Amino acid sequence: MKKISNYINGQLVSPQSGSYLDNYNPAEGKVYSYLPDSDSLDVAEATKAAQAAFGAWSSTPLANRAAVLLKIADLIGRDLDKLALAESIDQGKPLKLAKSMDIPRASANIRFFATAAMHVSSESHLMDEVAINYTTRTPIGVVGCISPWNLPLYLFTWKIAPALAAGCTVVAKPSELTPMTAFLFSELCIEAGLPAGVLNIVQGVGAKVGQAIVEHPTISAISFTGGTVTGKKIAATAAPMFKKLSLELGGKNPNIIFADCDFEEAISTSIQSSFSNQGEICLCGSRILVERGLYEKFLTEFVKRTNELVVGDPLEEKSRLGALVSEAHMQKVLSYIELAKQEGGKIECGGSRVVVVGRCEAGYFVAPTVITGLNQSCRTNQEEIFGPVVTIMPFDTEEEAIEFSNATAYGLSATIWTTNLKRSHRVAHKLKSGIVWVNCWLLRDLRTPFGGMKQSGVGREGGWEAMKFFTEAKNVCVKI
Ligand code: TXE
Repeated sequence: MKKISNYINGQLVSPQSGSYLDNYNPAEGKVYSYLPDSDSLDVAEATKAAQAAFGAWSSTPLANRAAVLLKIADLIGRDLDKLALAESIDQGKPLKLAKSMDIPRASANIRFFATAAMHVSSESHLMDEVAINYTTRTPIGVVGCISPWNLPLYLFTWKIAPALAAGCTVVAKPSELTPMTAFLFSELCIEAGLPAGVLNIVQGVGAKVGQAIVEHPTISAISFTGGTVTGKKIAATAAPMFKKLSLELGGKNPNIIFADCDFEEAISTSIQSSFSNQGEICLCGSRILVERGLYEKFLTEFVKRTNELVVGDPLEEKSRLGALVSEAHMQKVLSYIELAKQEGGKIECGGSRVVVVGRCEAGYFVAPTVITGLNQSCRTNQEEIFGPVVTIMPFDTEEEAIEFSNATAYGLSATIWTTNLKRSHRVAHKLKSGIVWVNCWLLRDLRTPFGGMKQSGVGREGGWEAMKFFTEAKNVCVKI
């Protein structure tokens, strides 16, 4: 079975410990490859390489930096099928989703930031004919990028692209649950001629490799996407070291359906926003709030369409839901369904593990599940489940919809379905979330800031915000 490598100082290398971890194919519930069980020694080597490469990389002309990044973006496009298959096998998502979303977006992430870096402006301010102030932004140095398992190459490139484009050098760690596409990506970096040490990828578990990155004194900034619990641990380590932090954490996103919505649009998009990637997207709308006059009609049609979704072999064209990423995560999701029952919820459909006959019968599959009869303050409606599980509840007034929506510790995204223009703006401005979609979902211009409020995160990624995060500003004031 394949043993993947770390990517340090331009080379594919084994972990210094010589030990490896099992890498599972969640659709089959079996080990299919091994990843390095790296530790702080590997992180030290990677950081040394990144530091050695920083001078040359940060002074490389922008167009030259962009050229090698654009080459990597092209190679991702060339190897789309291979990368999509690797992503589907590693994470359990349907192959067609990896082909249509994850991998094309990974290429787009790199292409976007490679070109953005060449068009960034900075500010100057003339002070009453007395002095002129100008601001420079320079790359901060060696940075750490730690990414999660739900959109492996998509979120991995979403972090490292702005860092590299800004002139930083990077020590990156993908999730130990989905290491494969990051490994294949490192091969493409070598093929594209990315200079040694500019990007270093250290595979392994968070408590060892991730922690070592966060606490390494040479690493000046940490960009993290993952769970809120882990985000707290990282902040506790990084804050006393005065490191810059970008934390993209969880969500418990409301999907508000007003009675005057375009019903077909609202229902079909809500199926997507509920169950895409098995509900393993931080932006999924897991709490559906429906205006009472529409509630019964919406619930009946939503349950009907949920029951029509095919849970199956991720490699088969007809499958809309694949496997959850690990046995532990499947058990976590199933435990929340049990909790919902204890809290008085009614399981309208789904609610259990699915056995997929054939090669996947040992895989980690859960039926798309709809739960009603709960109030907004119960744990099922307060905590991130991160699986194919949504709750649906009615509301009577616009004020109640807003109150329910804002009634969790999270504030990542929200969706509003209404044909009333004034109401869409009015409600959007009262929702405590970093992203609000009106009559759409997961549509976004990469130039916009991305991130959540409250416990959904700190800082913003995307667009110039992401470039700014990886640079430090200096203001020079010259008397004239
Ligand atoms: O993420 P973790 P997990 C949520 C979702 C999920 C929960 C836990 O609710 O159920 O988080 O998922 C690395 N220092 N999201 O456990 O642990 C780890 O190796 C440094 C939402 O898989 O947060 C991995 O690379 N790094 C989220 C990364 O952190 C550490 C997407 C994320 O792992 C570390 C994923 C440490 N001490 C999960 N411990 C989103 N917002 O999309 C772990 N890591």
